[in-house]
Amino acid sequence: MKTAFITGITGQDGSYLAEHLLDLGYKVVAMMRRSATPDTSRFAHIEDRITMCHGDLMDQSSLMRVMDEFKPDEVYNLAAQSFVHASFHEPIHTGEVTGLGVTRMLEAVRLSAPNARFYQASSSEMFGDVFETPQTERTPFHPRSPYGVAKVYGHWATVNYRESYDMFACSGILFNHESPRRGLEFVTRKISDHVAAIVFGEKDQLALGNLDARRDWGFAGDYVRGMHLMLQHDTPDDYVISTGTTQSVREFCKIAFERVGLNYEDFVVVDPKFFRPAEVELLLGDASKAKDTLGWVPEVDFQGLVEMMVDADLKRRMVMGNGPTRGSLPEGLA
Ligand code: NAP
Ligand code: G4F
Repeated sequence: MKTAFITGITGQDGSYLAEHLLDLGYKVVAMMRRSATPDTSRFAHIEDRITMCHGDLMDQSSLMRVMDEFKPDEVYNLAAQSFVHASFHEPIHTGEVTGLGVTRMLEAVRLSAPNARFYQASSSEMFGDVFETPQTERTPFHPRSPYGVAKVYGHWATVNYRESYDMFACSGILFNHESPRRGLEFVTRKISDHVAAIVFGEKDQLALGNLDARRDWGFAGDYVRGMHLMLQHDTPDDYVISTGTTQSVREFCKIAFERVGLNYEDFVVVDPKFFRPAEVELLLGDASKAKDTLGWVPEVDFQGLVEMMVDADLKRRMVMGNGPTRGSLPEGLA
């Protein structure tokens, strides 16, 4: 039985990846950092099948210790300060965790589990002020936030360890991926949760920033399959994972509100506090390399993703016994 080691288990991707690897028959070891209020809700349904350990990307010794103890076959480094907006307020912390944290993980693997295959969670945010559209593995980077800058560092650290030490290290350049488990601070989940709150009379409006920003949004459950496939290939490499379609925040709102029979224009207001000092206006990925080399294809399309997220936030409220006060519930939920 192969052992996979995951950092970032409490996050969105960690929970989907752990599920996927357990389904494939892996022993899954997952690392959590110490917290005064630990939250295991995203993976509570599989927690008893996971071996948990403690460690922090800020603490080199903790990473060495867990690599030494578990000697995993595969390491998935998903942990990061991953919220772009927050990275403008905490640029040093973001650089420490999201950037230098990658080198700490690579060092721990190199010194304590040198045969492990390594996956780094890189990001389409690295393309930033895009040089070309669509973006591929060969598109130059121009990050637009401390988060994007830190991810560029992590990407090149991964490439450098592959070239310097012959490590099986892959960088997955993943475009935005969402799900009902997405953090409430990210725009897609903020929208789906507010739509449900508006239907149930808890809120009357949704305040957003830049409605014209465009993203290539996919489903997290599809994207974790790509991470695993990268580490099964004969040779380590870097891959874009994306849907090849792009939509605006406004289009996301339109479909989300339509799902409950409402018009987004009646509820969405623009609040400048949600604008960023520098914005990534357009992302659109070309995942041809992952499709041709790994056989990876996404299964959930944009409309399906929006509806999945809105329905999940509606259901969560229905379970609590509340009734809708506005709009209409989608067929199947009513
Ligand atoms: P997420 O939900 O924000 O999860 C981030 C995880 O990192 C959490 O488990 C968090 O733990 C952990 N973490 C933060 N600081 C840590 C530290 N110092 N030591 C150990 N763990 C720490 O992110 P996600 O959406 O699942 O994304 C997973 C990874 O993919 C991230 O690296 C992200 O930057 C990258 N990525 C995401 C997307 C996307 O669209 N989702 C796209 C491209 C790349 P706590 O619960 O303790 O905070
Ligand atoms: O949902 P977002 O915060 O995601 P963003 O900045 O694209 O970053 C996410 O995807 C990256 C991959 O490209 C990951 F690496 C990263 O970790 C994270 O998962 O914002 C999406 C867009 C932005 O253009 C933002 O300005 O939505 C715009 N937006 C408009 N109003 C808003 C809001 N974003 C948020 N979070 N909140 C708003 O009210």
